Amino acid sequence: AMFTDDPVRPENYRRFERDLPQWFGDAKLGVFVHWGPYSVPAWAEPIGELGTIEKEYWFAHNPYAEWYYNTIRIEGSPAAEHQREVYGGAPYDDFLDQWDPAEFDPEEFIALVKSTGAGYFVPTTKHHDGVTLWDAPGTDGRNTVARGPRRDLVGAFEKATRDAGLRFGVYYSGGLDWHFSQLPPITSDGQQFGRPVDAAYAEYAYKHVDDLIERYSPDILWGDIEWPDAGKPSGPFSMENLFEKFYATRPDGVSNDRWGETHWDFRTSEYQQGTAVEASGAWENCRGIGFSFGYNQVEDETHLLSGPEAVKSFVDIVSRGGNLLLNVGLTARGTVPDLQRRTLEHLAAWNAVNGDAVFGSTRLDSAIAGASDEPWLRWTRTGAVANAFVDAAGTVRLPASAAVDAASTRLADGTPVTASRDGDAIVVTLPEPAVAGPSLVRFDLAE
Ligand code: FUL
Repeated sequence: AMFTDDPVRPENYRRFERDLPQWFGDAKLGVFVHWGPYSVPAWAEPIGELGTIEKEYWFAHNPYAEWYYNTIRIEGSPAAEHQREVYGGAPYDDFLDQWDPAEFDPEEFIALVKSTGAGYFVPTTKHHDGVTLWDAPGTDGRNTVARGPRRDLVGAFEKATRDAGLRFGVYYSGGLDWHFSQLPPITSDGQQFGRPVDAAYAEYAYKHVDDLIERYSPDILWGDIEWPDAGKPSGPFSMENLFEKFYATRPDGVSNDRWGETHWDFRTSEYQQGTAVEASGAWENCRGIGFSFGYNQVEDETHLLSGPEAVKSFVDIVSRGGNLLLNVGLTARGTVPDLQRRTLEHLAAWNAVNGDAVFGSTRLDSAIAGASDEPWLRWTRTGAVANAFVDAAGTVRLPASAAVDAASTRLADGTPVTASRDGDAIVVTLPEPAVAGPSLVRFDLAE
């Protein structure tokens, strides 16, 4: 959940003791998509990254464009003003009908996803606005098959993802559904979120996730903001039952930690929030390329990660043992906005050169060599090789124990580089990198 603290598993929850499937830890990179009626107005205030903004200020100025339906209901918010001015205060659901993804080409899009080196892809199947991207049971026509796109978008994503040989995950907002229960807008974090807690909602959400498992057989269940209280901890509409079915369908499937205080295979952090989970175990950090998950047309390049910044963020996460789930906010037309495409293409180009030292790597024991920020230096390990990623030019000193063999210094493509040991460091002169971003230098590790 967004602002809740670390979930704790109560005693009465059923445990699914299992090892993390290898593929997830090896994948390192996933691509997320947030796409919905909110992609039509595509409007939010780009105030900054989650975890850096005062929570009191956050909701009325929410930088998450996918929260538009909530933000416009907060009286006096700039989004409410925008909605009045541009759309005459029209109802939110008009955006569902106006959503026309005429330029959406799932194969072309997933080819871009794959080019980044990502091993998995996760689209939103229902965000907090409650609109489902497939004809989910009980939605009474409020879905993308009956209205707007008139298409099973989850199915289109799933087919293209499988055809490309990538793993497929589903994001589902179990905790919040602003349509099913008409609750007041969320204005602060202190009110414990107005979440629907009734039995009818638990059954409704249960049937959705059950249907997602049955139809699309996902590799990842990516829940958000909890599971309906009436479906906890056990009983007919519990996550326990769904996990049972999920792992029977996908023995090597994985689940995130946002389904309530129950089972998870990996923990999550979001932008700069919840980073305490990164200390141990399997974890994934998610973020948009800018400050929003849903496409926000207000953002310009000052708000987005540049290609080299995205590379550094990715390498930093991998060096600390995590995965990055990097989000694309598609336009209502179904295209990737230019600035986001630029970042993804840069990440793809950098990974094409350096990815062997990232994908499938493990953390390097910091007793062998540790990270630093001056110069910016991160390490990974692949077998008996230590990989240093250095964002600097010219001659640099890389602190490294004697286990790191200076005589074996080479570039990504194996070209030897002259380097020498100087006490606790290796001194190396870096050539211009082929693709902007950190340079990769590799060393053999002594037994
Ligand atoms: C959060 C949501 O509230 C955001 O809108 C987004 O979906 C993010 C991945 O999770 O908790």
